[in-house]
Amino acid sequence: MYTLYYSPGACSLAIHTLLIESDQPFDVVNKNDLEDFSTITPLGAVPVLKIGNELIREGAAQALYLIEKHDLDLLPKAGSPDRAKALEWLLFGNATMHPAYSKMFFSLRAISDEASRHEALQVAAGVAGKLWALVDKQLAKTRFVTGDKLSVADIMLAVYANWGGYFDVDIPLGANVRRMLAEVSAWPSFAKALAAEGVEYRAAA
Ligand SMILES: N[C@@H](CCC(=O)N[C@@H](CS)C(=O)NCC(=O)O)C(=O)O
Repeated sequence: MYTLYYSPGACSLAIHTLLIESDQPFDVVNKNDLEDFSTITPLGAVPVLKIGNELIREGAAQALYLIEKHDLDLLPKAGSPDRAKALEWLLFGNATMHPAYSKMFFSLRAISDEASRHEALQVAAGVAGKLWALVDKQLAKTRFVTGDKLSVADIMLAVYANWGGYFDVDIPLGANVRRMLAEVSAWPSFAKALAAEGVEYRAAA
């Protein structure tokens, strides 16, 4: 039995999707419903996945664990060069694209002067836009970032893309990116996770 600590639409949505896909029993706890989330994690960040008595705190670790444990068809064969490429995309999402958005959320929270906040958001949006251009270039060649098959990297990227709506700056997404986002957001496990969290998917429009 798993327990996922999440926040609606946050990066925990990718783990929620994988739990649904794994067809295993799990509970979800919205961190906003807890009096003191710091008792679960001193970092204060979702996702946290409880596996038995163990709390696992990094989304990429949780994703890789669930894929391996339940043999989910969301990464190429272990040990293959295709797997290395897919892991590169997974970490591009988790460790490069996600932080670009984290800077924007930080700017929203930390900069009270409106003009300075807007300036910081524009700079960060420019960085995110350049990263999405790389994704678009790949998707001009392949249906999903790692080839013809959906992978966990596409799921993570689709989660981050939907955060653009939080900011009053433009983060351009290319036509190939939007095509991939439309496919991922309609994928049954992703759509079920969105519905369970009460989140509307707008990034593919
Ligand atoms: N490296 C962490 C990042 C987690 C993270 O930044 N989570 C965000 C939501 S997407 C969060 O909970 N932020 C709230 C906070 O840091 O206070 C992971 O990939 O799991």
